Amino acid sequence: MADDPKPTISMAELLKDSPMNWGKWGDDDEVGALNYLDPAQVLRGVAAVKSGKTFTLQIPVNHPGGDPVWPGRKEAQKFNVMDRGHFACNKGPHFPGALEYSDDVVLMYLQGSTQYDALGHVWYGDQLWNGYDAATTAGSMTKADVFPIAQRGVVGRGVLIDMARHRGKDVLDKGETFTHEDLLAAAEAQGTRIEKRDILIIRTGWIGSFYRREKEEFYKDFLEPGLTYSPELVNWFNDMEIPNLVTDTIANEVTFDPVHGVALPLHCALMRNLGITLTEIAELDPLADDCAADRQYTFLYTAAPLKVVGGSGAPVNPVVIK
Ligand code: UVW
Repeated sequence: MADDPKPTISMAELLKDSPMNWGKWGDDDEVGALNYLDPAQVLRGVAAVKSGKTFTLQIPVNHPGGDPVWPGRKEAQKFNVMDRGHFACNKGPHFPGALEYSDDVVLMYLQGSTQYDALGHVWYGDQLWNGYDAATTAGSMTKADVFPIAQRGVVGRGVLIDMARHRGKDVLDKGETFTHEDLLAAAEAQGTRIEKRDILIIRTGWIGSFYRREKEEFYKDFLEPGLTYSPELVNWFNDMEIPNLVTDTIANEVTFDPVHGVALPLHCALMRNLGITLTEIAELDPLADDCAADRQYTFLYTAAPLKVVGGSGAPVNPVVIK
C-alpha cells in the first residue's frame, strides 16, 4: 500500500452531511438501491439488446499468472483431491460401471475474484447499511450480508463508460482520478447517455493490465485509479438512482481520497449510506473493445453472486447481452 496519507479528517466528519437512504425501503432492507431495478428496468435492459452478442465479466479464478486481490488478501488456492492417478493406484472409489472423476477444493477470499460486496461489508461509526449495528458482523454477518443480493439477482440496463479509452490510454495511471462530470463527458464522446437507474460500468483498464505487468510493480505503493469523492458526485449517484456500480478495479474508487487522505470514502458514501451495490474486479476489456467497434455502449446486464449465507461478499460471473 502507499504510505498512510495521514487523513486530515475522519470518515464520519467527511460524510456528516452526505445523503442517506436508510429506511427508504423499510427497516429490514438488505439490498438497498437494487430496489430500483423493478420489472420496468428489466424490460429497459432487454430493449437494449440488439445483436445477441454475449460477454462474461468475471476474471479467471486460479489464473496461472495469479489473481489480482486487495493487498493483505491471498489469491485463490485450488487443490486437486481426486484425479486419474487415484483410480490408476486403486485409491479412487469404486462405482458400478467403473465411473471415474476428478475433484477440486478452492480456498479463496469471497472478495478474491470478481465479486459483489454485501451492503454491510464496510462501515464506520458502528453502523452498517440501513443503520444495522456493526456487532451483527461478529462471526458471520446476520444483517446486510450478500445472501439477499444473491437471492434477488441483478438485472437491468447496463451502460459502459470507457474512461481509459476516453483519455486515450490502455490503462489509467496509478492514483488517476475522475469525477461524475468526467463520466458524463466520456458518455457524450461515446455517443451514449447515462440514464436514471442504469447499472453503471466503468472501465479503467486496471485489472486487464494486471496480467501484463510484473506483480511487484502492480502492487507497489498500491494506489488504484478510480472515481474520487465529492459531495456533488455522491448527490449525482443518488439523484440518478444508480443501483449498482461495476468497475475493473479492486475497490471501485481511487484508494485514498486525494483531498483528505481518507481510504475508500465512496464505499461508505455510496454503499453504506445510499445502499448502492458495488461489483469489483470485473473483466471489461473484451466488452469495451466490442463497444468501441460497434458503438453500442448499452446492453442487458445480468448477475447472480453465489448464495453465501452470512457472506461479506460473493464471487460472480456477470453476463452482458448486447
Ligand atoms: C475492502 O474490503 C477494503 O475493499 P473491497 O470492497 O474492495 O473488498
